[in-house]
Amino acid sequence: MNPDQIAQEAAAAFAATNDPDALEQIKARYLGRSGQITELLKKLAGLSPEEKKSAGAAINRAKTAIEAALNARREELRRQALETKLADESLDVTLPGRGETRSGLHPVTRTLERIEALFRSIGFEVADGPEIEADFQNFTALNMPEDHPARSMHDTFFLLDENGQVAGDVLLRTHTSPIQVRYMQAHVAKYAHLPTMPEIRVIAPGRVYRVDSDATHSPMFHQVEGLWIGEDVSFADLKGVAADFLRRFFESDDLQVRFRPSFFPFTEPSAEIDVAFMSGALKGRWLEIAGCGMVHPNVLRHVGIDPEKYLGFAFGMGPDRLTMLRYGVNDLRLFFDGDLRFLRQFV
Ligand code: 2NM
Repeated sequence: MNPDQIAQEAAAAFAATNDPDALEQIKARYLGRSGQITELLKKLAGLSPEEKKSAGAAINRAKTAIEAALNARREELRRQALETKLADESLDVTLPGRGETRSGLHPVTRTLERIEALFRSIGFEVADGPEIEADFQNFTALNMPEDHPARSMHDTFFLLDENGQVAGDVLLRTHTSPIQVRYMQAHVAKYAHLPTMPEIRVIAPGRVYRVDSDATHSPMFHQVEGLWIGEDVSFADLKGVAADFLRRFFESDDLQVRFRPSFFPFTEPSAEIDVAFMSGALKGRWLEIAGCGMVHPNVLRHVGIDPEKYLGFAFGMGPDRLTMLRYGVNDLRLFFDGDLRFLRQFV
């Protein structure tokens, strides 16, 4: 074979492969130590000077042509590999997400947001506070005596100190009242420079913790408490606010509301609030829905408010129970088990 034929054959062989490794193998057949071009060069030694000159030039032309074809093919394969890689990794950022589940709010969260919106609409602020509380804000300030059963380890989750001993004054809040205690303390400090402080109108929603667990009690549950303090806030105002709220919450203008005498350490007098629906599955049955009362003078004193000048009412209710009523759920624990088959029904 003459050099030109070898060069043509090499170019055809390069073009016939798509594999970079195979391409280098093929190259060896022509330019390697015993490749066809190399063998021709070796044979030059036995030729006359004239023959050497013309044959050598032809071989070198072929060699240059083979090298050019090789480099072109190398470049082509490199470009193809890059294009394949880019195509594989391409990402259309304008495509919609692949999420297949719809998200939604927890049913108790929906109830909390409803309650917050209703109270905001009549001028209440929404406050929060720490879930790990101090004994003073959780118990003492709320007129709960040293020997009150709620203060026992049997009823309250106390925290342990670094030695694993019960730290007597740190606990998981057992109600949201400490939020109101902190709110009142901050309010008093904020308006200490005024002869008369502005009214306090606040609700305190949040998680609370008690040592208790059955179909109607979860060790973690929710409360919403409310507070209205001023110079002239009466039990009549309490009845109006409570009845109005409950009728709006249950979307029932003819909801029956009654106040039944009761006892709480932090209010005096105190009452239980019951409601009865005029229609539906629960028609005509009185349901206990909240507790309330006029804030006890001792509570006001503990937060630095003069009970001779200011008074007001407070109330507390269980949004978990309200949610059970609204959706006809009979086991409270379902709300907190995290079973999506249950929770998805409310989305
Ligand atoms: C209730 C019932 C009655 C209440 C009292 C206070 C505070 F902080 F002002 F003293 N907050 N919440 C209260 C009153 C809570 O829950 C059944």
